[in-house]
Amino acid sequence: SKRYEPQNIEKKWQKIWQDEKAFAATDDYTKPKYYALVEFPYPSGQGLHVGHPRPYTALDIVARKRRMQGYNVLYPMGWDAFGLPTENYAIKNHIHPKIVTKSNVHHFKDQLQSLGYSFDWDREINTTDPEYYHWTQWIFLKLFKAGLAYKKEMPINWCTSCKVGLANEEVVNGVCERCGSPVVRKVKSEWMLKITEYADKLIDGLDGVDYIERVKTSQKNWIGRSHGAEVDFSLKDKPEKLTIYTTRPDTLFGVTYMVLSPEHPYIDQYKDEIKNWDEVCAYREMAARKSDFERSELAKDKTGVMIDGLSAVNPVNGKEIPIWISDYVLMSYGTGAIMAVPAHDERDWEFAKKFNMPIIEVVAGGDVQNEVYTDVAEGTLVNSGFLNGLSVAEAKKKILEWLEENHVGKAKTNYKLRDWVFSRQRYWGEPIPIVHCDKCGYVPVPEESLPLELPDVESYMPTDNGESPLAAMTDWVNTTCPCCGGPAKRETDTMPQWAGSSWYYIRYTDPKNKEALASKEAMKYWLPVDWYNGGMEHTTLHLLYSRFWHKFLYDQGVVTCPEPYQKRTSHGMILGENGEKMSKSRGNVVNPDDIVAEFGADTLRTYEMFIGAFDLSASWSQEGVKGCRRFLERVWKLQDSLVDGDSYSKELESKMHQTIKKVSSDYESLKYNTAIAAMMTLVNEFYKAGKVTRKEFETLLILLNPVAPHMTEELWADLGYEGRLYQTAWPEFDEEKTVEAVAEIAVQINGKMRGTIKIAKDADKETAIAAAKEAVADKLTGNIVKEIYVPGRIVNIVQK
Ligand code: ANZ
Ligand code: ZN
Repeated sequence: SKRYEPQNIEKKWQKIWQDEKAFAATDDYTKPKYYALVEFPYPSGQGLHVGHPRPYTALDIVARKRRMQGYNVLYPMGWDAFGLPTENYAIKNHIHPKIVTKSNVHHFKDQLQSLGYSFDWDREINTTDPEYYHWTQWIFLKLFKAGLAYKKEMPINWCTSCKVGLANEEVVNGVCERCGSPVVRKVKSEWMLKITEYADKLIDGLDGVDYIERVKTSQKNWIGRSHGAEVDFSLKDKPEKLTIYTTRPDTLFGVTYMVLSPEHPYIDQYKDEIKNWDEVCAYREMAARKSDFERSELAKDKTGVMIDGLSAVNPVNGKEIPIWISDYVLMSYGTGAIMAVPAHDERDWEFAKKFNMPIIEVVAGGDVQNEVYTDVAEGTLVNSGFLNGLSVAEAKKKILEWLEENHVGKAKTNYKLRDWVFSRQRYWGEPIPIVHCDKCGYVPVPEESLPLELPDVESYMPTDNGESPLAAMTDWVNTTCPCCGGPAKRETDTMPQWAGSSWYYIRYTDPKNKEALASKEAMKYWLPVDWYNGGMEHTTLHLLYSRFWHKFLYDQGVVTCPEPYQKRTSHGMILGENGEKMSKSRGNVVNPDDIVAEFGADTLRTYEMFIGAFDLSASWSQEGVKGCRRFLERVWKLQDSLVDGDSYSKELESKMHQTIKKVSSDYESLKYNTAIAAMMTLVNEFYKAGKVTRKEFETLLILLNPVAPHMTEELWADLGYEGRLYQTAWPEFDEEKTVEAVAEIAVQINGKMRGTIKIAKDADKETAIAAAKEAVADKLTGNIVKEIYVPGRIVNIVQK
């Protein structure tokens, strides 16, 4: 046979598929549909890295298999192309970001196409295309009109190097998620989106979708819904109350001190009465220099200052309690003040130990003077007056009733989730379609005049005072008010990169629509996405943001299903050979182009699927790549062992059915590596048998096609078929035939193992005993008194 030369066949098939529009999703809405989605890339200047093909190949396998199963499949691709790196590159090299984006996209697309993905390229989208961001702006206006976009003066996370405000989610361990520079606080007036209004829907909606568990958990933790109570303590000799938030109102009798956040307004308000004002001020300044992240770290040493001159009174027993300030209490959560119960709260316990505060046990079962006791599900209330003897759950209920009756508190649900800071003071983003008029306030740009295009500017440099480069374009900024016709100014902030990706899966359903973000019919047919795979790092940002937008669009009657993605999975990272993250500085970066050039795209695809369990990170191995190439070579050379036969051979029949079964189900459950291993085993069996029937070979080619589409398509054509492999039906298996027909069973004499025989699983007793007797003939020396046969398992002959 001819040699396996992927460099020749891969380009050829890519061209054929393109010409035949092999993978175009059709708009025939009568067919069963399947929408498979991977996160579209940011077209960076570095090009594709070997991390990209892992999820792309995985869902390409699913998409190809679904087509062979008769589905109308949508597997689209596009570009999430707004964003800082492009803008920073443009600034440095004095090239317009539009041009940078264009060439990056071009390069990325070439690379993706060289891997043979079955993307429907006719539906390619680009978030920086005005035809696309027309609808991003349209959704923003909808949010604005619904009262979910508002402007707010607030301290924002300011990246000192990118010179841009960041959302909380973009600050990781106190530094900018993108560039690693320190983040400081700066007060700015920002556009905000009220994602908090959707907190409950975002949690509750998780019950109806099939997301891997760790994605659900981390979204829930991020939203951080907690059920508790607000309780009013009175301030001694003062008219005001001090309201705190607690999830454990049942522990009210165990409160031994109160803590205010250093930013709590009462501190300034009672300035004149605080005797140790200097000490309090010094502490406040120190706290201001720390990020919320540093402040809430559990392990950190507790610090604080007692406020001399203010104290609180516990509403349940009238006891006077000292008030402290400490940075472990954040102003941004609850009421910015807490009641401290050191016996049953870890941070309070550490604080109490350090500052010698009393510890009062109110739930029995621990040894609270020596160790905090938080695991109280089984405990009973003690030292708690009218709550004594109750379980924690009962006590919570009773104290809530008591608080409400006495008008000193009420049930309250809190969330960790904060509203989404939506402004960026940068150039390369969607302009926010709002005009500010002194008379009319913030006025939306009329929908008919969208898209509001990003104007060309001279300099993309952000200004040091934190304003967007657009602010310098007075011609553009000065406009007339759509409402009163008077002079007005355009908003100069742009949207964050998360905007375009919050609804892109909708656009793919009808990417060229000029009248709407997509037609109702297209959305109704294609949505929700059936399977969406993406990085774990996008769980609390992109995934949550897009669910929020979708739920909003659902409430507006724009989309007809409540969730955008029916199923969500996540892949692990690909690390360097040394087990470390791939990076230029470590010199361990593998370029997918090099692998394709040397071994072929099919080898790269096979290797990335074989590299290890899909959801775990895996280290690159060049030896592993070679091993996968050898496997494909062995498949290729099976042509030489081909024999006629439009059925499976007797010996391999059950193996064939088993392999179809295993590969089919492994492809559905992220077990690509074991699917490939099963095909490797099958190929070994063919070599052992010294032959492969035509039918067996065909089945192997179909099963392997989603992983190695080019070589299998070539081999298929070599078999002399007119039709393409990608148009062939997925093979069926027969459950009964997956069971091995022949069994090896033990032959015993008087209960002792004396030999084995191979017979049909369902052989009758007569046949089995005869075969057994023959196998152990030389050991049958006595009088046979009994013959026992357990089909498929054992023959026992008893002799005297
Ligand atoms: C008394 C108490 C007793 C508490 C106990 C816990 C255990 P989650 O579940 O995260 O909502 N807390 C309230 N506001 C805070 C703030 N601004 N900064 C830091 N801590 C704050 O946690 C709620 C609990 O965290 C509250 O319940 C409060 O401590 C603390 F055995 O009140 B608890
Ligand atoms: Zn006006």
